Amino acid sequence: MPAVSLLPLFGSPAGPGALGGPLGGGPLGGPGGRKVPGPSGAFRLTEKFVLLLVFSAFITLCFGAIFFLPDSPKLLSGVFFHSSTLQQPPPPPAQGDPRPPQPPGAGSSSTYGAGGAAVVAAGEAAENLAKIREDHERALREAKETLQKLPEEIHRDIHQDKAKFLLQDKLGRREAGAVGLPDLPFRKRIGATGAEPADPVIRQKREKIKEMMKHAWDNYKHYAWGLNELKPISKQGHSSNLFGNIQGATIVDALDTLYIMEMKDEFKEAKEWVEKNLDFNVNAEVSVFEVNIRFVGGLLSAYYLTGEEIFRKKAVELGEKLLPAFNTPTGIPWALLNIKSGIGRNWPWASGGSSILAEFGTLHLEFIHLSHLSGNPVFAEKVMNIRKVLNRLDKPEGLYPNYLNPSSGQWGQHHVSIGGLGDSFYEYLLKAWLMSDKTDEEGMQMYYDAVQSMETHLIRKSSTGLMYIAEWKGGLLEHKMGHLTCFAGGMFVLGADGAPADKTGRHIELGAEIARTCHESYDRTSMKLGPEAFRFDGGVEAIATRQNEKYYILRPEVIETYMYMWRFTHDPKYQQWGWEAVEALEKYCRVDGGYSGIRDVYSNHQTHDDVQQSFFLSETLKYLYLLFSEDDLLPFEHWVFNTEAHPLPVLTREERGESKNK
Ligand code: DMJ
Repeated sequence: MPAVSLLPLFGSPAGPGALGGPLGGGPLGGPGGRKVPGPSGAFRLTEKFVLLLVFSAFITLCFGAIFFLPDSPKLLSGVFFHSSTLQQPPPPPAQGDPRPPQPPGAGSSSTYGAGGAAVVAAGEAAENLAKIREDHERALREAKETLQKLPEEIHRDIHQDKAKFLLQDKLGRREAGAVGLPDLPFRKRIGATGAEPADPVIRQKREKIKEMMKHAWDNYKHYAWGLNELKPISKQGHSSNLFGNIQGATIVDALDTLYIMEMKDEFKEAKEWVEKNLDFNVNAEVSVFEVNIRFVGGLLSAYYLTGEEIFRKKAVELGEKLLPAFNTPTGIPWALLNIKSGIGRNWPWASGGSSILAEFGTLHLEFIHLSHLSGNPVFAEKVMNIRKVLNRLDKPEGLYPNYLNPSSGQWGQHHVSIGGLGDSFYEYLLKAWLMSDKTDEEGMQMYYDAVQSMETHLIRKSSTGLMYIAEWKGGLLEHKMGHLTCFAGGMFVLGADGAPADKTGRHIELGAEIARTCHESYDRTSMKLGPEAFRFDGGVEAIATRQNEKYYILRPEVIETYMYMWRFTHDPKYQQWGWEAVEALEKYCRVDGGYSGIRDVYSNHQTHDDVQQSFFLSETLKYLYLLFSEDDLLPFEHWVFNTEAHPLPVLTREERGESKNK
């Protein structure tokens, strides 16, 4: 490489003549260049030329040395010590190449025979020289490209390379985001499909629920296909800023419901959409929690139900996109993340820049499965670290405040709720234990301790004996219960089995009491659908008193609790209550274009909010369907539902052992 060709690389934009010093003057200095005096005055042109040649040769030598040196041993060993070259291990596999590195002496070296070594050595030396030249040229090309980049680009590249390296380091053998996932033989799980209900009346009711799913799906498909949700009144797509511009929330959220309802054509078209259109390479600021429970959860369930690799691949790809959310001083993730830039932040309304308990505490189940399916422990490490941070903190009265600052690691406002902002954190403690085949004893202990504190500080009875779970604000109780809090009935009964022996009955009782109260909250409205929040003060019980708490947005929590209570008790009242909800949904929420939420459940005339939430398909209709199915469909010994009702299999000890050895 002639030295002169290096000048544009390192010279200033003014060109070679701008170098100054001995080369700066005269004709090379450009017009008007300053003359440089030599020992006996100015240099002559020929002297300048000789000097230039000497300087160029010197530069060449320097750069040659820099780029040649690392490869020199290869050259030497190729020429003089060919036998040791034959013992050199082949280069490590390229990034993304899942093949394990070969042992020294294996592979290409075995193609060289013992005879004719000198010929081989000469050929090798030539090969090595060619390789050195190639490396040298590549290094120069890269140096040139680097110099042409803006400082921000260089900074970003370094950052990306670092992140890639770190992840690759964890993966051991594959590049972050690469298509290759470790081989994982698919295990067909018990209960992915179930038998027809024996009772013809129940069968008919179940059919009706399937028809509701078809109505919701067909309209979404017709008016909003590929968009996140449907506006069933205006018959167009609805976009929520929870998903940024990731698309297809309803499709991904509905996959497993379509599957268990055996809606085969619909499942097929949903799967095709995922294959062709589900794209996470978008510039989108998303809610980490919502994307996790709906998209990651939906994809994981679809994989575990069907064994279709596309779902595993997409789930892991999305999980990797969410990882930068954990880049905070404590590892407590941000609520919002731009999945392109990796920049995170918290909701502006959250106390003192805090992250939200129900959000960062509701990643555990999915992230454990992501590690299992990818062979990459990083996902599990992230959620186990959340536990560690929480366990280091003092809890007021044994309760977990809803706000935690991800920078200081300190609680924000001391507000506690088993409904919005807190709810699924508690759910995931219990389910982490169940999903681990009851080996995650830390999760179990945290759950039962938390329920103990709820009993002491939050759970109360109204004057007529309705049990409710109040909210706690710095030591003061607000006697209000949210629709969201109604999920707790199901959680209590699900946890009854593992509770200390003398408490089993108490946990079932808690479940049954909460189910009864939540049913009352439905029954005391005109539409027999529950309000967003209801109160136990000012002379009312289980009734919303504020206008802005009277809406119903197709939420599942009350039906979810009926379903759990039914499975554990087989008391027919839970099916009966579930059926009341079906009738109310049909009467007030069903419209030509799908299903809509209601603005005031106490009114005699329904006003629609014009949104068919994706959780109506993933949760409300799925729980209703399960309430009228036999217990062999998604049995609880083998499946745990994430908070969006996506079933995830229990990971047995053996399975986890297998994945560790991979
Ligand atoms: C769902 O997205 C999940 O159940 C979440 O945990 C809470 N709220 C909605 C449904 O109401």
